Amino acid sequence: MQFLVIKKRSLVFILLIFLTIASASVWYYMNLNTLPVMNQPSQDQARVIHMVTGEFKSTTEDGKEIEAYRWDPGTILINKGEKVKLVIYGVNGKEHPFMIEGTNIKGTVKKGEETVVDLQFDQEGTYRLICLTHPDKNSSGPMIAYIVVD
Ligand SMILES: [Cu+2]
Repeated sequence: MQFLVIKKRSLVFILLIFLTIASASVWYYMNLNTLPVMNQPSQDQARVIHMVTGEFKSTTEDGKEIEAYRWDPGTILINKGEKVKLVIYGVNGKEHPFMIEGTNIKGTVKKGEETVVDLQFDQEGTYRLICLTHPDKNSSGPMIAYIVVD
């Protein structure tokens, strides 16, 4: 008959391994709950914000087609001095020439293409991104997004 002989030394060793695994698991589990809420890229790297051009379209009861173009999201928040790459993808509408009020930034978003706008504001405030084709209700807008710098 054979006996399983466990020496005292190996018992201590097994206990040590068990404790190591247990504490590593606890440490891992605790760190799962401390994940950052938002990506915080380093100072010199621009944060990327994606935006699309969208369209609301519908037909009224008397058969009239109505529509409105939008930037989506319609509001973005940026820290003062923060570098941001605003990437606007043209989904609805053939093209949207735009300007950002209070800056000399202008450009055009075309269907199926990405337009990249580098942003960095030194002054707090709300800057309007205005589509020049659809600036108000009468021109199938208002296609205006608000860039809030705080
Ligand atoms: Cu537009």
